[in-house]
Amino acid sequence: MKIGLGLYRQMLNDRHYAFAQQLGVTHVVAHLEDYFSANPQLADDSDSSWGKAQDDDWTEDTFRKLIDDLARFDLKLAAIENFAVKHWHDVLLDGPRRDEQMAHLKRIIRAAGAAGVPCFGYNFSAVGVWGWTRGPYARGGAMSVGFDITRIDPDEPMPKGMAWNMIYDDDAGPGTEGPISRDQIWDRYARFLDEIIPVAEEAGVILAAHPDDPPVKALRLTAKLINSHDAYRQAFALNPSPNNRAELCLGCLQEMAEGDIYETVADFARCNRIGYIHFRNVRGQVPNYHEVFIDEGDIDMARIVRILKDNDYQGVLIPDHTPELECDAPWHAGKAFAVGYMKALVAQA
Ligand SMILES: [Mn+2]
Repeated sequence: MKIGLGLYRQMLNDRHYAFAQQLGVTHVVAHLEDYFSANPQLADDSDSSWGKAQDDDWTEDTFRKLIDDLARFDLKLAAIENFAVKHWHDVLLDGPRRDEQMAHLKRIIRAAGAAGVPCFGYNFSAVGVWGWTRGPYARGGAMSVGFDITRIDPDEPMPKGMAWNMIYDDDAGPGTEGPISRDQIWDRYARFLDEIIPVAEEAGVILAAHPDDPPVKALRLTAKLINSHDAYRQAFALNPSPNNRAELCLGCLQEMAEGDIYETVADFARCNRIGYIHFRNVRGQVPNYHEVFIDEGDIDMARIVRILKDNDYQGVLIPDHTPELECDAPWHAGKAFAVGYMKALVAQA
């Protein structure tokens, strides 16, 4: 079992690679989507050599550069996490550019394989991560996020030009996207897997599916896909290829209204269905939960690590969202706390 760190695009620079190396992690999961241009309040660092997203920067050359940059800090690339919304909004929404975008996704996966990227994480969700509220939900009033369905309008429609909680077309005009039924989203997902998994197999890349966050039935009139333990199993049943795996988010798994997280983690590890793991904790379940520090939630994290070890899980764990510690570098402090805790758990297992 190995421990890694997830880095956003704006953090793909020597300073953060040194930070990861100093924490003692061996792997990095890199985000190339430019979330912060759409959400500048989230950016705490803008000195990335990657800068703003370019149309053609998901190529074999750029993947190789990333791997080489990490190697200078004795770090390995564990995965790239998420496609950019511009790559696949019409795959999610079944829009007119769907086939063209699928062809581009396949080029990206082939380029990733050629460069030596072992795994690609994605979240097949039309609405994306939406509906949470920020608040002092973690220990000592640390700012975190939570979900309380009574505090939002779950049926607020998604504006036209939006998918995955990001605007992909500023000029989309008035109107809304959806609705999308459960059958429709599963049909779109099955088509996506049918087309992309053979390419991933050929390229030697594992595709790893993140569950829906929050894992409710539907939001913004669009049905959710992987919103239960059974739905996760169903996703693997759709395509039994060993390249079809989970970006296993322990937080989302625990938030799901039914299912035993320890059984599911044991099953997935035993069947080699785990691409990599988002290691985070949570208190409560849908329709009302809070994301909390790794050592104060409902999941017995030590038990999870023992289960993974017992089932010979050889992959990577990364901390996921962390509450913001009260200091000048809340992101870094939160990750450092989580990684230290994870290292101790793995050493003791
Ligand atoms: Mn996650």
